[in-house]
Amino acid sequence: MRIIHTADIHLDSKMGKLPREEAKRRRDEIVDTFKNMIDFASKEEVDAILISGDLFDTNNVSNLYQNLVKDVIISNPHILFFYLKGNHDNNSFLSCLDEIPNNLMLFDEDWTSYDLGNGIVITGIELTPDNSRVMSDSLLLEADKLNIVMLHGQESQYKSGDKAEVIAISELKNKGIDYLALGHVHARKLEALDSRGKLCYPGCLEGRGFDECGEKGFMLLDIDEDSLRITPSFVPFARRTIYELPVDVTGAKSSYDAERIIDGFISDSDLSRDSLVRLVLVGQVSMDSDIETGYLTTHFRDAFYYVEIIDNTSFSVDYDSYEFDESLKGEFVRVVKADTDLTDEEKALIIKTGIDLLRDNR
Ligand SMILES: [Mn+2]
Repeated sequence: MRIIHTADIHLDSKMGKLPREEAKRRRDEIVDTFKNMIDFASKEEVDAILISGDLFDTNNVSNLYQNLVKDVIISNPHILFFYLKGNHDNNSFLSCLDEIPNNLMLFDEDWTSYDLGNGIVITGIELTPDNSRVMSDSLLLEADKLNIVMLHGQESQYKSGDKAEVIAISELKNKGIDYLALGHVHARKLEALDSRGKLCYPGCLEGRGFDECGEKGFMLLDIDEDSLRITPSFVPFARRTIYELPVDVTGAKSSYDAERIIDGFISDSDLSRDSLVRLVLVGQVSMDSDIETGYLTTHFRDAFYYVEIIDNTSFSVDYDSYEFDESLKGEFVRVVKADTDLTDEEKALIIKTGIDLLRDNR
């Protein structure tokens, strides 16, 4: 038996960082990737898809996306969809359904178990401030089954506060869980839960911003029905990948120098042109360099689907060249250099700012 574990798809999320048209296209792409995942499931004879919360993102999900999700579930009756709502989901999707399709399995604020009949049991609960602290006490699993447990929330070692989203992992150890199918954390994580089970956040299906960089996709669980052993593997599946990469432009004296360094960086990298890329310029440049990220962003805008360039360089000050400089500039540099309360970085920034001002007032 094969099962897909996904979470945090966040359909119809705003993606406010992107320009309007690109944000809309990204939203369409994400729902498309979700549908492609179901096509994959159908072709690869996957029996069930676990959605561990945050399928949708907002309270007002567009009819288009709700209908696409509904239609794709209804037109794949051979796949069971286990949908456990997360903190970003509400009932808007479910209330748009005339009736709950036979292959859509839901959860509520008490533990619900679905016995798939071949020794495999899927159990889940939607967390609230009331049940999150006590839910582990009422979790009763049969030790001779293969137990998959679905939850949506932030893992934590121990119980803390009364926030619904916190899952005390220590309370879920030695309960007979074979695979804890989590959602909420957008970075992928697969590790041991206890001597028997594993816990996994699959991460989001597509990155939506520069805080969701790197390979994204879903988990594919291969289950051997004779031994009831489960083997999870990650399937990269995102339409586009988001990267934030440092580019060292040390020594660049001009935007043209920086441009050539970035050119070399891009041609040496194997980044797909479909990617969303943020290049962070780092290293030390001289005070009079004229590196301008606006120009560079325009220059490289066709290199990738989306590009932004951020200047994080620091300035190097050639103190020797000012040592005998009798101008106001030279005096200013020597005074700042001698100030023992400032760090080297602060000195460089003050000198850069001051010299720019003196130059403007020439
Ligand atoms: Mn969440």
